[in-house]
Amino acid sequence: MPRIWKSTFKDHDVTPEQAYLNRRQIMAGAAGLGLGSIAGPAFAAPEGLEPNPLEDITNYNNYYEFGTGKTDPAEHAHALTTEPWSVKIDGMVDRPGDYQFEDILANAQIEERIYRLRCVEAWSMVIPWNGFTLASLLDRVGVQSGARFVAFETVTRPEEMPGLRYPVLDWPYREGLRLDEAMHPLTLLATGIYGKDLPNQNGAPLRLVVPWKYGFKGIKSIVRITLQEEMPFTSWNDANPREYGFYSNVNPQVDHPRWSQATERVIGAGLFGSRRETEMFNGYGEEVADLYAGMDLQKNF
Ligand SMILES: Nc1nc2c(c(=O)[nH]1)N[C@H]1C(S)=C(S)[C@@H](COP(=O)(O)O)O[C@H]1N2
Ligand SMILES: [Mo]
Repeated sequence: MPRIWKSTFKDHDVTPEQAYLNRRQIMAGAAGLGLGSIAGPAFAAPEGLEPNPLEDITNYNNYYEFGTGKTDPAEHAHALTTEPWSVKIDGMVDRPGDYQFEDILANAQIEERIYRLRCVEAWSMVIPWNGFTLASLLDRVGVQSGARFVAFETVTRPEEMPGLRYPVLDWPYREGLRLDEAMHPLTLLATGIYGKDLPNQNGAPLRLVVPWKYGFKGIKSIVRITLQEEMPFTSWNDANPREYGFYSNVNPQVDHPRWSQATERVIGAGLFGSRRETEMFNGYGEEVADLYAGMDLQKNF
């Protein structure tokens, strides 16, 4: 059942995955020939990024509210009701309120961003997101001068989310960013994948994507965004502060206490997968390293 706000996405709206891939290659070729680009992302993705097929992206997920197995979200997330949907934006903002998702989308500039997603569990894939910058939404609501952090919260629906029965995390799933990270032009609120509405297992209708951080920072199905002065509570940091830092920038030199972060398993690459070397800031260092100038990244992991 298509959602009414789908019409606000004009370009890849009804493009089948294969045609989309072909067109991307054509576009890349056109750009290479100096023929100009067609509404490409504001920031180039690391070289040579080929998106994973939709099957990988929608069948190998972490969404613990639906279970901790990689296929649990694909199996159970269809039960999540995503309309109507509203996002409470509160705290230190000029225009707090309950914003209807349709209204957020009607005012958004939807872009395509092909980003690598690097899970803290040392696997990765490449996802072609559609979405808009978090900065554009924060600008719209007006961030007040005392705000230093942004806190996010996922919906909690015990009747739709079987994983909530288990105290794996202190629900609701919560995440946070420093304000400058939140305002960075790479930081996206995703509403789609491959030009279609975001599948529920990927965090419909609205989820955060911060490509230089471990995947768990990318909180799904957001219902609340709060601007505040203090560093927010985050569910994974609360569960195990030694293993999951507040920053959680992708860093091949800082190992997880239980495994190396130097390499990652590429999902879908051949029968047994393949490995690649993990890049500092997941390959986005040129854009984001400045945010952490002077910080000890071993300590502030
Ligand atoms: N609410 C919520 N958001 C979440 C998670 C979760 O369990 N619950 N898992 C995180 C983790 S660990 C990862 S790696 C990414 C996975 O996103 P994907 O399934 O769209 O690839 O979502 C993140 N966002
Ligand atoms: Mo993850």
